[in-house]
Amino acid sequence: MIKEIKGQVTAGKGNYAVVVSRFNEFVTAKLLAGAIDCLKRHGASDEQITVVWVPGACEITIAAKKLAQSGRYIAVICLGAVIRGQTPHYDYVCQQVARGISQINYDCAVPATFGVLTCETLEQAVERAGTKMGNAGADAALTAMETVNVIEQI
Ligand code: INI
Repeated sequence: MIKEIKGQVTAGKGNYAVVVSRFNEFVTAKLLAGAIDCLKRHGASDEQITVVWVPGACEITIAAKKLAQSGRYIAVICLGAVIRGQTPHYDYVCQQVARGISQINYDCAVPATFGVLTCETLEQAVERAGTKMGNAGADAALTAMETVNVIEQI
């Protein structure tokens, strides 16, 4: 018989850390609200949620890694908004944050989910922060809960 493992999307009993960057806070505050709302709708209490603000997307990794290594959290939800400007700076910021977060998933025993928007325009970012394309913060929270649940069963 085939054994199949599927994750439930419930918060469970552990603690969740949310790292959110202040750069483009107009957008990231909406991602944070979406993530918190999603965790709470799936059973998390305020006491299970810790929010850590960092200056920009490049600083998400260092905070997320420390949280992941602390042993106090079952998942780290990473939120940010990188929006293209006039220079290649955007590409370096995107690369750094994507690589950093994926490294945490390789190195640490807890999942770090990628709720970092990488957009060409502010309009695209707003669309993904609680308007017509959903809320990437809520998606990252859902993914965190499901991944925690899958890992617990393996
Ligand atoms: N940080 C962001 O979170 N989003 C951006 O769009 C962004 N841009 O485009 O510059 C950005 N830059 C700051 C960066 O994350 C660092 O905070 C900074 O380079 C200092 O390390």
